[in-house]
Amino acid sequence: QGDRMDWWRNDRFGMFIHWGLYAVPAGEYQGNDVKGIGEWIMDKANIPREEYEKYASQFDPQSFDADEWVRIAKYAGMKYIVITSKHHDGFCLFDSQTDYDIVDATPYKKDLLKPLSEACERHGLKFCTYYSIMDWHHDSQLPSSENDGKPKWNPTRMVEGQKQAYTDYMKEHLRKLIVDYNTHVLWFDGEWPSWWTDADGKSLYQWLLALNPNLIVNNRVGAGRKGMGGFSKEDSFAGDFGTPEQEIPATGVDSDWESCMTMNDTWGFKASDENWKSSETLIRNLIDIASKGGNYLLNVGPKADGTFPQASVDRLRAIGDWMSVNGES
Ligand code: FUL
Repeated sequence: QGDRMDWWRNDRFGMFIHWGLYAVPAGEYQGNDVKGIGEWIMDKANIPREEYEKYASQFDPQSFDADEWVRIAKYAGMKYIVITSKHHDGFCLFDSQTDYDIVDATPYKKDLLKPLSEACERHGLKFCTYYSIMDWHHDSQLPSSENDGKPKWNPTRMVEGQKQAYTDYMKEHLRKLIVDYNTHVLWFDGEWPSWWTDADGKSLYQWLLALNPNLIVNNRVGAGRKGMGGFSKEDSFAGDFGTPEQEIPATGVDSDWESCMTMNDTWGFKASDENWKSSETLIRNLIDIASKGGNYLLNVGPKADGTFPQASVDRLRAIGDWMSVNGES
């Protein structure tokens, strides 16, 4: 009798992809380099919604080639891909029910996740999706404060009486990702605003599993961050696996876990971030994590044109070269 976690436990190594409108400014706003990780620029530079939305008209990834991305991941020995279907900025990389997505708001006008999901299937990788609960763009949510009259988005405040409508909005996205995009994992994030509770997470988890009993869901669907580094035993909902971020637990742990890490400092593309780890370090991380019984989710932040940064491609190729000598597949 198989367990629905079997493939995930066996696969060990996946590619995380952070891609969205933030790839357009690539870490720069009004001529200035913005401090912090690239996908947070809307918050870090206090960009108003109407202004941030304009990046959509410049997002035209003509060089995107789903098969090429999957081939690069596969050569590196990666067995699954987790891509941002919607990050904190609220923009959707798939054809959602609203206008703030790749199909309706950009000159590209085509879906990105459908071809990627199909390419994964063709090459034998599992297609999986990241989804942010917090949404800096949705009407239901307000900035936490102002900074010189400009919005500080994180964490959002929920407008009184809007939570149910927003939950329904999320569910429509999630149903699509499960039914139309064949997502194998829902990797939640952005669960920390105070309006999201552990009970909300638990009930969303049950709703998702009823739609697809084989779906795998990470710990961040709940509000307790149980299973983040430290693996505290606090009494909160832990989903199916823990998600230590930018760290490797010192010892193995009993529950399922996956360390997500960047190759430089940012998740979403940031042109000025050249702080790349060596491929030796990345390979050592993979060995360390696998030996402790965890999974390694290694990030790539594609550029706005639809290609991976060359430094990422080089490192993935080096990992693949090492794999072809030392790996099992
Ligand atoms: C964090 C996010 O805030 C970062 O932008 C990134 O997505 C990381 C994997 O998770 O919670």
